[in-house]
Amino acid sequence: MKIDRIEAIPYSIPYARPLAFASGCVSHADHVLVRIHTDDGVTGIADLPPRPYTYGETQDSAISVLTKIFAPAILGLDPLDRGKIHHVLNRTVHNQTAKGALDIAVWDIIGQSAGLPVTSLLGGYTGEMSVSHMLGFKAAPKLLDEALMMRAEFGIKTFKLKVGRRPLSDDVEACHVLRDGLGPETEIYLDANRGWTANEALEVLRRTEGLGLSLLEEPCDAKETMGRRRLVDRSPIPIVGDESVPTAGDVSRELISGGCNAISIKTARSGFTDAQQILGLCTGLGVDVVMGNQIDTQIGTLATVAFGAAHEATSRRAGELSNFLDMTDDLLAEPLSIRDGKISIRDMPGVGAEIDERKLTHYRQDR
Ligand code: MUC
Ligand code: MG
Repeated sequence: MKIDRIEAIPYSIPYARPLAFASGCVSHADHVLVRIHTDDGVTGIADLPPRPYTYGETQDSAISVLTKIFAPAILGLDPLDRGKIHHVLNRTVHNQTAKGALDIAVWDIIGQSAGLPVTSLLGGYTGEMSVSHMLGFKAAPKLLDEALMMRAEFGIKTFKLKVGRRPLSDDVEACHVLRDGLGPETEIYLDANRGWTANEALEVLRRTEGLGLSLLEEPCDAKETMGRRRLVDRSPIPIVGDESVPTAGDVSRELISGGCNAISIKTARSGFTDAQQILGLCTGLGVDVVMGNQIDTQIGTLATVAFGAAHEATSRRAGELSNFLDMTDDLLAEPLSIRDGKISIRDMPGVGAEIDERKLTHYRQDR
């Protein structure tokens, strides 16, 4: 079996509820659908969500690197030879979501060829994942309304609150209002997307003491090494690395230098192969992981569920799997559903992302 052709299709789907956070705002899913075709007729599928403000990848740059650099280098290779494929891709640094999408599409081909779900090939630990919902920037009463609606309608009991605003009192108030309104049993954790300094993060931790917040993600830039180290040492809750740790090498650097002590794993920017390396590293070191969301569509979410449900450590906590609820539409032929706060794996060969071709025709931008 050989990789015969690679498609990189730009598409745009508007959000019904745009998500705003410290490093940007998403009002449209300006993504790329990646399809790898083999000479024996198998097609691997993955969604590529470029995040310009986070990693500097755009829809255009992702398509360019895929078609001009990665595709020529891996055409003709056997999808089973993932080691060779990664060796070639890793000659180029960065471009994380382009590499991640190719890796997921290759795994999809392997699963389909073997007639097995990729989640079983990866580990097959469980059949479902609990869902954590991400709350973007809003006034505190609106945040509570959204969280209560998500709990009532979908049974979601874990919330990640986007913080990193100035004045700090906006976020401090939001934490208090959510805890008061949701009660003690609901998990709440924070993600500042580098919006604060380490000292500001410490102040917020002081002013939210006693609220039972469980994690604080990327409070300030990980490159500010001394501040991050001081914060990790003083924080009563784990400091999670997210955009600072897309590869196993980044994870090692941040954990060893004391820049974080928990890790967000995102299949969109690490694929399944690097995500497994990261997971092995974290498991061996006794570091907690959370399955993160790159503001994914249903196709991307399905990949996260396939990976998260495959391992005990990634399914222990709720994964961030609900951003697609904010979109007006999606490309997945059979929509995902969240019931009792959980999403199930797809019991079919590959990753299981079948595309609605009519919708793709409607939303694609290269017509
Ligand atoms: C997150 O966890 O940070 C926002 C930006 C990004 O790259 O991912 C999202 C969610
Ligand atoms: Mg984050």
